[in-house]
Amino acid sequence: PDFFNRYQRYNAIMNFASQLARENPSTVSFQSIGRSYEGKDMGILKIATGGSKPGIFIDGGMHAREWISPATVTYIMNKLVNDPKSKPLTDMFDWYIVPIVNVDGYEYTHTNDRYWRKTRSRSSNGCYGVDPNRNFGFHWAESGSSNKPCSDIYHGPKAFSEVETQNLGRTILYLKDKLKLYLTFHAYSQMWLVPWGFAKSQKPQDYNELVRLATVGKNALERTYGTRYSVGTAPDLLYPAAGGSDDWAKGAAGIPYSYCLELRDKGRYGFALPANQIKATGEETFNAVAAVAQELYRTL
Ligand code: 0X9
Ligand code: ZN
Repeated sequence: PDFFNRYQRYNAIMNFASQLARENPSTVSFQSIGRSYEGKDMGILKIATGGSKPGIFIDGGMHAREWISPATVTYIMNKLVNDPKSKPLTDMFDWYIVPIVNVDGYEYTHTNDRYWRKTRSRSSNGCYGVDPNRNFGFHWAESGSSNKPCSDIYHGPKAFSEVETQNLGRTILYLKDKLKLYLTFHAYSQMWLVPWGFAKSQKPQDYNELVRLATVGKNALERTYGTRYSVGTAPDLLYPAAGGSDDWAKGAAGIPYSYCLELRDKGRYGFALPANQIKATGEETFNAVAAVAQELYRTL
């Protein structure tokens, strides 16, 4: 009940998801997609009510310090499983949800350094961590990433050098033929980011359609509590950055709709968003995801 009144640790989130599965054994399962660098299981919740359906893949916690991301993803999985109003959504799609990708980094922000961003793998020069959102194998190591192991945007020694991005990438490739939508949750800035993120003035051929569906989500989100979002590419709204999971999901895995959401806020609290905003952020973001899923189903 007060689970969403505070930011939860890795173990609590995994236990929450595994309880959702235990309470709904015929439709919900919770499994590991592999272990992290430090050996923690990376959990995936699957909601599938039967029959062959198109799929939606959601992940959170790619960047360790962006705590509102795992909290929001966990909020969405709870709504999908426990709110009877979600039935149309689980009738239309199978849902695959990884609440924390960077499990080692996430725990490290609770125990050692609140503003840690990267994974926790050790580099040869003694620095720790690769930016997982610079480590995916599509235009890897191009703009907006660093070859310096101590940098916060270090792209790693090669694409998919990190076991966490390997585990996520392998899982998405295994599901790719059924996946229609990929959503990755970050913070902060209140932006609905559309591919491509890797370079300025490069747009996918279906860019207008990507923006159209994103705008359906943005409108549903804004309608909830008036939180303002902008829609556009990362290079246009923030900065170019290659090696992101969103670009890879579309460009390499071929998932037609791929978005990166930068959740609340716009910098007043930044990564230290107060926990009393988890529920409102979860609710508005769930409404956005629900509206996008519904509209996507209509156009399939
Ligand atoms: O820089 C990032 O990885 C994301 N912003 S964050 O503040 N959460 O670190 C934006 C990623 C947008 N997508 C791509 N550049 N592919
Ligand atoms: Zn991020």
